[in-house]
Amino acid sequence: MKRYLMAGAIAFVCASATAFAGGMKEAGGMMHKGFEQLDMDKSGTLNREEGMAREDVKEYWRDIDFNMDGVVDQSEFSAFELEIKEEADEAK
Ligand SMILES: [Ca+2]
Repeated sequence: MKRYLMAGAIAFVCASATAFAGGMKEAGGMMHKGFEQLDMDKSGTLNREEGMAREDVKEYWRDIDFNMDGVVDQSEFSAFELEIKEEADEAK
């Protein structure tokens, strides 16, 4: 049973990455800037300055930058998006 849950989580992350690639992301009725929009110089990572453009990213920067290399890559960003989505679902 757990295996199916894991597969679902992976599918969700992939779907999120696709949504970012599309440039638009809608979560809980709120429009957030996606990874592609925050990545102003198209480097494939967000530096701190780019992250500051979004309020929740700014607030949780230290948590989002999981490996603490000073930049947030797509997988770190997706993990953060998944976490805030789960928290929003739990709050319902
Ligand atoms: Ca990082």
